[in-house]
Amino acid sequence: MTAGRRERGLFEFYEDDPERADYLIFGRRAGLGRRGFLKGAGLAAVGASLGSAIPFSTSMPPGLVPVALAQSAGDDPLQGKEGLIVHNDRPINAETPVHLLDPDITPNNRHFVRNNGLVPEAARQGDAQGWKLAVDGEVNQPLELTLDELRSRFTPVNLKLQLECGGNGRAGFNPPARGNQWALGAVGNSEWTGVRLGDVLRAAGLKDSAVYTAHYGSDVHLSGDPDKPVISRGVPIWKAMDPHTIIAFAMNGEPIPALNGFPVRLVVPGWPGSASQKWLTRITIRDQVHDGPGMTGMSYRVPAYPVQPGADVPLEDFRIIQAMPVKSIITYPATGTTLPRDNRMIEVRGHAWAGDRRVSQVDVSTDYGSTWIPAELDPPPNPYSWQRWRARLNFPTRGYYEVWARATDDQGVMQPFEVMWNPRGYLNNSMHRIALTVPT
Ligand SMILES: Nc1nc2c(c(=O)[nH]1)N[C@H]1C(S)=C(S)[C@@H](COP(=O)(O)O)O[C@H]1N2
Ligand SMILES: [Mo]
Repeated sequence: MTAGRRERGLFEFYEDDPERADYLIFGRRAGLGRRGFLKGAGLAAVGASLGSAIPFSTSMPPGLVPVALAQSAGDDPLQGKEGLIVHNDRPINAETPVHLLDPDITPNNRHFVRNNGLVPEAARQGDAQGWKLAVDGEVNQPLELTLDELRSRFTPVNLKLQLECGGNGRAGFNPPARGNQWALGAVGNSEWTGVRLGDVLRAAGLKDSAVYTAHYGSDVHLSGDPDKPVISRGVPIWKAMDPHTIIAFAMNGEPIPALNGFPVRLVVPGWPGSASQKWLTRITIRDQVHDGPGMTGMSYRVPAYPVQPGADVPLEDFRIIQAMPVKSIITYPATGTTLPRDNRMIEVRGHAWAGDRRVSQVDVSTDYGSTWIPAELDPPPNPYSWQRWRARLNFPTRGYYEVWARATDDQGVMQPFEVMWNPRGYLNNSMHRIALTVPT
């Protein structure tokens, strides 16, 4: 969107001044009631950009961003992603509706996108030519690897790994927390191909002073300042050395989509997605906990003790989030489904995952948690993959039902009904509930 003074996103633009946004985008005079004025050339222009006429244009509320338009702003910012819910267009943030997460493997065009800055131009062009990875800092032998070297010098691995944004579920907090209002779909489970980060660090030779990693990528800060890292997070060396922490160059057997980090990214499964640096170009080993953008203040940090909703918590009482908590989603049927008249027995199913742990049990309830029915739970195909669960449920009489799901990890920790509030709205693993109607 180039309609503002500086380049801005459609969403930011509409939030600040919907009338002016309408005017600049649709070429209508500001201050003249919105869609009522959207006729003639203006309506034709919007219709043209949407690809069809808008029969109920007079009913469109002021400031409404037509979804189709939001999804086609600029030159297809969603780059082939399908069916995602767009939370922002600059930077691009989009989540997967939970029923589209039903397959065991999340396809590339359905994997959520969480960007803090702008996708690097080379990634947009699908150009990996000049790509290099530097490994430096507290190592004996700093490395600079081309993509070919990365592929040929280290043993390739193929792993199904779940990746969840630390703020997934933020929409459920009250008082609301600033940031993308993710519902449940800022999570995915794809099959990643790459090499173990631990193998690369061993090749560089970690010094005894090595404590933490620092990740850098080539995305561009929203300010346009080329020297400002967009986000730079890291993990303790023990997590970096875990054989499931990988430097990935393929996603579901294809090059990683531009929006998800082409050509190379980290996948640090089980930890907040922010640790999985996209468009990875440098890993610096530090002799202290990393303090790059995204490591300090309230970013990816939560109070060390339970706080009252809305409380002001002193910054020194925040702790860095490590593993994500146990969680499950119901991916079938979609919430709001009315069951067929002739069948009151249906399979309800979904996935469950538990940060660094395994899920040991999933239970479902159709009576608001009064009683629980154990679901069938598959083992993960490999550690850090989400696990499939399913349950056959019977709905005896007509009416409105809710299905609740709750997972328990191998340490006995169970999803709560309501999660503890925290200032930035992280770690919401409260039980997923769906609505079902049984007809007469
Ligand atoms: N370089 C870079 N890496 C990044 C980000 C980013 O903005 N820039 N966002 C992080 C966050 S907050 C998340 S949740 C994941 C999301 O990965 P995805 O967009 O592939 O789903 O990428 C992480 N890696
Ligand atoms: Mo995130």
